[in-house]
Amino acid sequence: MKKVITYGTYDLLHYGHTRLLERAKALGDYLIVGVTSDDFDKSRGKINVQQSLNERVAAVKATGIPDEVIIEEYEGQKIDDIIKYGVDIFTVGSDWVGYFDYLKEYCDVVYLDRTQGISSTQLRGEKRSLSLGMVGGSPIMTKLANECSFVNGVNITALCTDEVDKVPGNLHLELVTSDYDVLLDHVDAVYVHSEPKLHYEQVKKALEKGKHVLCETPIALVADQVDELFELARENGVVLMEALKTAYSLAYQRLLVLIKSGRIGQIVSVDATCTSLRDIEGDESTRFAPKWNSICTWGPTALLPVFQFLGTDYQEKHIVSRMADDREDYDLFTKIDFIYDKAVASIKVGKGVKSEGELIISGTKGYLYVPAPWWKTDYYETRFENPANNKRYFYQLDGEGIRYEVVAFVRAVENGEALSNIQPHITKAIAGVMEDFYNGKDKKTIG
Ligand code: C2G
Repeated sequence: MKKVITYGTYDLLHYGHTRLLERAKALGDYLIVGVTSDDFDKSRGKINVQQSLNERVAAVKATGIPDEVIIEEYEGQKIDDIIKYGVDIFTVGSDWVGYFDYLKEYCDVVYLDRTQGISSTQLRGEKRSLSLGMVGGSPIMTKLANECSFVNGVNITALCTDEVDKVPGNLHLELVTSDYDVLLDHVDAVYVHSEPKLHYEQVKKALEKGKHVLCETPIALVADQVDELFELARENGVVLMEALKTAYSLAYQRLLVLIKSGRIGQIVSVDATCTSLRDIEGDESTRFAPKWNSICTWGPTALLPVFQFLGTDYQEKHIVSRMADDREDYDLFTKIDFIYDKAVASIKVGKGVKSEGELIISGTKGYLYVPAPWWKTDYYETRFENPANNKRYFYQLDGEGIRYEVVAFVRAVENGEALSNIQPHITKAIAGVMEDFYNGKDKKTIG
């Protein structure tokens, strides 16, 4: 039996793909198709694939042409597959001529003529790009603009800031304004990164005008306002998403499912620390504008693993804040302890105090340790009584998660459904902690 193998992304499966699969099949008796898990288009430097891996696999299977469909997950896998499956012929379209000649050492390599006049890129290009306006004046804007350049289907076109004269020229914007209404009229969606106490009103206004919103966490400082905003988004048929980049980092997503799978047993304690110093130019923390105190800058990030692992139904909490000497409402450092039915949690956040920014999740079988800075990590470990069972996990981290957050937002807008990694009840619980902090509930201040 002659075995043939071919690989591809198969995004928005079209006639060019099926013609190639048919001809590949005709080269032998048994066709294996490798669908690549990568959603990065190397030639265009963009995260570019519109469909998820599952959708692409399903579409390839639905053609009825392949005898077997596999997933291509790593570089060099083609060689492994050819040996493993005893492949006789590797084939791919003529756009790859010469590129796979190195496989001739293992099997025959055949380049088939590419079908003219159709491509995934062309199909994707038929969709209109989302015009995104940024709100707020902090240096995150340059970072966001840079990250958006990796994402297909979104263009940053406008900025609303009080400091119009400080906007870097290299942003290439169509509009820079200090008038929020003018900005809203110009764009399809906004990324809100103003000072936290303005978020609620700005988000509300954007949603009322039918604009999609990606808002830097916390999206409100009062829990009920979160419900109101999500409801408003639903009524107006637009997307509201909380921007919290850690939730989109690959390592964090993987540790979330690892822990939910019971690898370290039942969770008994979550300890998360996030700190940075105050007013440092070039601080890699994205939120160092002076109006962002410790609880707003770092609280949501530190609360994320607490609420995602233990839920939002805690019995008690205690907030202790060391206030700044020079500014009211500015906590230099805040520690919050939570008591749950069968677990406890503790977060420490500081902007103006430095500590070890680690995340430790303790369970009945072992613990998970994420070294500093855990909120943008590419690495973590599970540790057990017997060190021989310890395991290290490494992941790719591109753009601290921001890029993938923007991808999730653009896809949510395109698909008309929320695809956020942060569920609305978690967003609400985060806002609830902010509310209690500002109302002094369950709270002591020192200093
Ligand atoms: N193809 C074709 N005619 C087109 C478009 C694509 O014959 N008009 C072929 C490609 O040459 C490829 C297959 O269909 O053999 C899948 O195309 P893509 O989904 O664009 O995949 P590609 O990124 O080319 O993947 O490492 C090799 C890659 O996995 C090939």
